[in-house]
Amino acid sequence: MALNPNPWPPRTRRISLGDVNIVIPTLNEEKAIGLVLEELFSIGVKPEQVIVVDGHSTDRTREIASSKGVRVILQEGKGKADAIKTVLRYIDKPYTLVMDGDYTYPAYEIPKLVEKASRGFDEVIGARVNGRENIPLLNRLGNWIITKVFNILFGTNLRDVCSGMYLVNTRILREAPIESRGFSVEVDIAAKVASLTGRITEVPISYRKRIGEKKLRIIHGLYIVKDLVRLAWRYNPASLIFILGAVLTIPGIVIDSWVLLELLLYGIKRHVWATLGTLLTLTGLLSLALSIIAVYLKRFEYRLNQKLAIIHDMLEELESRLRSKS
Ligand SMILES: Nc1nc2c(ncn2[C@@H]2O[C@H](COP(=O)(O)OP(=O)(O)OP(=O)(O)O)[C@@H](O)[C@H]2O)c(=O)[nH]1
Ligand SMILES: [Mg+2]
Repeated sequence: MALNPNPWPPRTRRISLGDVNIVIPTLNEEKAIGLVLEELFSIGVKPEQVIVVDGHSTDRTREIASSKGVRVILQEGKGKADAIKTVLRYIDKPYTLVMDGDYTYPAYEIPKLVEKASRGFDEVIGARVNGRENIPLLNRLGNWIITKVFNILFGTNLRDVCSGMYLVNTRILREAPIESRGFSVEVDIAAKVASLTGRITEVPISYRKRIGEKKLRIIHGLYIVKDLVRLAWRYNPASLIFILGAVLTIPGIVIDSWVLLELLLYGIKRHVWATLGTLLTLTGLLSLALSIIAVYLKRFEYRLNQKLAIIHDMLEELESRLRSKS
């Protein structure tokens, strides 16, 4: 059973680099931020498109970024997720590209993401395929586990949901609040897109060795897994109810079969076990039935969102026609 079916093909829409805000969260990245910005300018990004959202760095990060002519804002709250929440108010382009400020994600990969988004996707993740050796081994393992769990819970087929470079439709980004904290922001946004429209994909990109000191710790990986389950409950409960159903039904059937076999072969009656087995089986089957209803509701939500997106695009077109006439 497909837990996250999207019956609608993506709608194409021409997007150029000029339609994109580049958002760079930074925390003490003085060694890298200058290089990151210079590289962005070299591919044709204009300084006014770039927003550096800083987490109160104690080094020269903000000073260096300001000297390059980009917008620099101080984040509210703490952590990377709060930084993205803060920057939402400043975004003025229809698409938002988020990338780290540590020079790991090459700017020359951005056009690939923009081109893919033109084919109607609401999120395009830059999957770190080349240069994987530059991701620390423990992070690689953590990313792999998180991506697998994400794929099971949200019915996607992603390779690198934790990538720090992704392009998102700004409207969808604003649609539901980001509730996760810190480094869970990537899975939070991906969960939102996967469940609201299902139009999420990846393009392979290269990844370089980090300049400067890393901020991600092992404990953050555990927080991300916890957030994943919470997000699945919020956005795609069908998957969790389905897993619960399967987990309860299997031991239920095993216990019932054993009780029945003992009764038929030896005439032994095991009332307590029989009740327990029946309870587990019935609860499990009920959960499975509920998950099927939840899948249909999800499909209905997709259709509704698709229709809303069409109305939104029509209104935008009408507005721009009216503006050009007046
Ligand atoms: N605004 C803001 N940015 C942060 C914060 N923590 C980290 N960042 C930035 O977010 C980006 C990602 O952080 P990294 O330390 O590179 O973490 P990562 O990319 O997940 O992991 P590695 O690069 O492999 O260590 C970097 O540009 C950091 O400077 C924060 O609390 N606030
Ligand atoms: Mg990084």
